[in-house]
Amino acid sequence: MTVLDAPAPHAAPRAPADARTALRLYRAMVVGRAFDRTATAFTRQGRLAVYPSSRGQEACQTGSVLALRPTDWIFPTYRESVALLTRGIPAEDVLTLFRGDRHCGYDPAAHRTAPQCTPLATQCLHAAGLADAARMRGDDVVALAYIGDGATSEGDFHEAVNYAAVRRAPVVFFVQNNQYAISVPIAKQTAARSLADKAPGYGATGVQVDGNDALAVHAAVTEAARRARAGAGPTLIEAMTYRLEAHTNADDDTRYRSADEVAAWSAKDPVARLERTLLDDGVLDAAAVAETAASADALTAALRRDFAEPPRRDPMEMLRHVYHQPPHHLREQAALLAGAADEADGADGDGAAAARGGEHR
Ligand SMILES: Cc1ncc(C[n+]2csc(CCOP(=O)(O)OP(=O)(O)O)c2C)c(N)n1
Repeated sequence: MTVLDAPAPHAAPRAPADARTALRLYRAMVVGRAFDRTATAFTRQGRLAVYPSSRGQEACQTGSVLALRPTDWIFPTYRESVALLTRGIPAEDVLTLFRGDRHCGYDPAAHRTAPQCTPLATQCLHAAGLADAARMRGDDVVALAYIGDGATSEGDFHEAVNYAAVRRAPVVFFVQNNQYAISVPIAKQTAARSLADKAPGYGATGVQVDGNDALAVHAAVTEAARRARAGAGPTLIEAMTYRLEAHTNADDDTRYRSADEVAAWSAKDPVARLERTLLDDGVLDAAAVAETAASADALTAALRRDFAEPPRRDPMEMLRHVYHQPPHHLREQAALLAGAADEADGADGDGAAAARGGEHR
């Protein structure tokens, strides 16, 4: 599949593209891009430890979320900030995980959004399990799991697709093929013609879509969700896209890919492309473009203001609520931590008491 760099007939399922959906997609992409830029700036200011940018993948993330119902579940990875934002999770909460604060930053049940997954592919099993449980209970719920191209080499991915296909579980496995797993290019990841080709081997439906075309992604996920609800089982969607930034702010992408390659993909920018399409179609005008840019600026200005220093946490928290009876090595770690805390604030005994186990419920 070729990713187009200009509006042209779509190879993938053609958009339903009612104007309202198209405008929602456009707005979510512009806001997502601005959010991403701000989060990247936070890493340079030392306000965020790490951030995996979504720049270039906005069509995949907004197109998929907006094709689902709010009652459907999503299972994101660390790269899905724009998807989370599109789901309605407050911008500040989306970044909680990346500044190393506790928990995932939002209530998964309230947003029907699992915590962002860092171990590769485990979220596929969670999605398959939830979807199958929903099917057995007769709940009208579809689960969508995001996964990267590299993570399709993990056993959990294959187990999840196989299980979901056997059980006819209502799951969409949404692969963002952004061409690299950190420095490993897709050609070293698989010898298959495409990742979508893996689906038929499991009895699942495989679809490849231009992942830089938000309307095509929206159409593909709408159709996959419809099939899932109708009892036709899982769909594996391979969205062809490109990560325009490095893997995270800790990665130097110039060591494994050329500036020419990045420039070629920049010319296929999904945000600019949807804007051009909608301007050409008369769905969007200059005033609406300016108004959307202003609301994106307002969101990032509020984020810069509200994203204060992380709250100070009691380091003991990381050892609490893990085991009813903490094993010896955790008790030893707790004692070390307590000793360090006592030394740091000159206290006598508080930390040591915690280490003896009273705090380890
Ligand atoms: C089980 C597991 N193995 C290794 C890693 C280390 N790791 C983190 S990200 C990454 C590459 C993932 O690439 P891909 O699945 O293509 O997703 P992308 O980051 O490109 O979105 C690796 C190997 C991990 N997080 N989990």
